[in-house]
Amino acid sequence: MLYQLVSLKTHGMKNKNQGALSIIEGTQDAPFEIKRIYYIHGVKAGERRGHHAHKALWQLLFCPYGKIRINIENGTESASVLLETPSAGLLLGPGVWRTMDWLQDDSVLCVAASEHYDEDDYIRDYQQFREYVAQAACK
Ligand code: T46
Repeated sequence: MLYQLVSLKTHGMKNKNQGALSIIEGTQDAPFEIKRIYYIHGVKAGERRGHHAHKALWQLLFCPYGKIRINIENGTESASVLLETPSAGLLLGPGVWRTMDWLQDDSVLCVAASEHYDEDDYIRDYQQFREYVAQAACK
């Protein structure tokens, strides 16, 4: 699986000026127990972050404010997914190289993760990533 889109439960208020409330519950909307939440903020439009894959980590990405394009590939398939509504989640598993493009100033990227932070879980070199997924495909 390259990715999965998750529609987050959202409660709109009768008074539209009071906005809406979206929910992510571990083991339900995110198909794992959430051990960590982090968010990326203060990024200007035109910036790109990421350039890595994970060996074991599962993550649910969502954008509560702004517009961010997530570019992903797993060695055989690639896609770009636009996160521009707070009610959309993007589920990414292991073995997926990602970059994130900020399309609007100060867009916020929030991530619910299945594990605590572990730098050893990262593959940050693209050539190593290609070798890693090629080896995994042979198993
Ligand atoms: C991902 C994308 C969507 C920590 O110390 N703890 C943490 O939990 C995280 C996530 C990062 N860091 C440190 C590691 C680096 O020194 O924060 C610094 C910035 O991390 P990084 O350059 O990996 O940030 P991004 O935006 O490229 O990637 C992040 C996540 O690291 C990554 O898992 O999938 O967001």
